[in-house]
Amino acid sequence: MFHLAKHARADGPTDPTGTSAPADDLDETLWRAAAAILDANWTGTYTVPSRTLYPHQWSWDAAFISVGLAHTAPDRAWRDLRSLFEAQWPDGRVPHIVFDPNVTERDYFPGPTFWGGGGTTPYPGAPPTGAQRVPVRLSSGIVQPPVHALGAWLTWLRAPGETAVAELRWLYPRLVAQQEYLATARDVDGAGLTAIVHPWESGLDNSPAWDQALAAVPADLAVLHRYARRDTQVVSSTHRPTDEDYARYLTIALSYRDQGYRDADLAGRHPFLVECPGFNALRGAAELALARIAEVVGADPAPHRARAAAITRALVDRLFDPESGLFHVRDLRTGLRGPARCVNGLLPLVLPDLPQAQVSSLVAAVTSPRFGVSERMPVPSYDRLAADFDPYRYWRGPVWFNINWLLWRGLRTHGHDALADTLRTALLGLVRDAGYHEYFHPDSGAGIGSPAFSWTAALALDLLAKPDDLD
Ligand code: 9WN
Repeated sequence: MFHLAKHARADGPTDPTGTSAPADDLDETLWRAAAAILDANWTGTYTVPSRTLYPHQWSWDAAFISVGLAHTAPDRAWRDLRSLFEAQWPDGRVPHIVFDPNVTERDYFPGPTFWGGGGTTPYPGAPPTGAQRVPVRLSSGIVQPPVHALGAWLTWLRAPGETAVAELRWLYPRLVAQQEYLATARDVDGAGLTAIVHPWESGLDNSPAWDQALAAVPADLAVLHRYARRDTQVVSSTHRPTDEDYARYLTIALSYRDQGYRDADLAGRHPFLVECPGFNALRGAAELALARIAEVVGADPAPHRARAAAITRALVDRLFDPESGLFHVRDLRTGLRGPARCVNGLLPLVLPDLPQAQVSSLVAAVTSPRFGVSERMPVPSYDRLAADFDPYRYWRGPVWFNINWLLWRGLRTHGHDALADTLRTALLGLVRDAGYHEYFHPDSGAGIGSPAFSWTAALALDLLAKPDDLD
């Protein structure tokens, strides 16, 4: 067991000259570099994913970041989660971006004006934030995968104590409300799975998983021209979504926004409704984390376990394809499962009660030529054998650290420790050679995107610490 107490600091930046000392010299260097990135990206109340590309707070980033901060600065981990949940909407949704009022609209698009439709409220019906300022932060109106209960649980495990219990008490009802929103308002087909209303809700924004459903959305370039796309001004356009896809993203977001972010009758009116295996697997994992949190705060864990089991069953019934041996997305507008083999189709491995047949099938996929993990390379975001596998373009080939960290946990959960170790070696090798980048070339391992990306640094800290708990 790694000795967490040596690393945990009460608050403030990590002391680069401190005595925290991971196992060997090389790891020490990596550890300090990761902690320094989290320090540099800390705003005082939360951590930005990247100073240059993502200058606000992002939802699932905050959860992954908390797992790393739990090792170096647990008070900041709790502050980060609190900061995000302070922007939770009354219906329980946790917005995918919470905006920093001091960052200009020019620094990130789509910003608060886009999501607010030019209005000044963080959610429909909120009190105005004009002259009589109400201390609420503006946000987007869509969500991201609910990894926060897991982040909170792991933060407690890595740095337990009275403060941690108090934070869990504050978070628990909010995490429950988040799950409740996803389980009710977003269960569009009534089959027990959450539907996402935008590819960005998956966190795997530009994945080929969405291509089939997106093809039905008009690529109206006039929509694109009404706004100034910023991503392609700061990152090569060969890495980012095409203009056609970006126009579709805006069209879908505008449809949801212009109907007041309402979820009633989505089936009849919204252009994009998809069940994602990754999103739903993480929702199941969140219920299991909530069961553990419930035990700490004196609530009943049983309903959380029952919900997790129901999610696993629905995933297997609705999204597993015995022919490909993977989980696939389902387009609720057509009822069809998408054909693309994407890394979100491996994520149900995080569920401990996944039946053995599916576990074996996913483990076979992890080691197959399509996703082939080795000591040199983790799992790519898309099937290497697909004709449109693209080593540079966002979520269409490159390696992402957060997904691989989840797979590392999933492999250990199912007793595949040797394979999990191989994956860990590959992940640490990547950051040792290339630095804490946003994502990595799936052949050369070269770093791409932001060079100082928070979740890469945070989850590397967790891999370095190699905690032996998997609860
Ligand atoms: C849109 C912040 C986010 C991540 C997502 C990743 C990317 C945003 C973007 O960056 O998405 O939300 O502008 O491309 O795809 O997973 O949360 O790091």
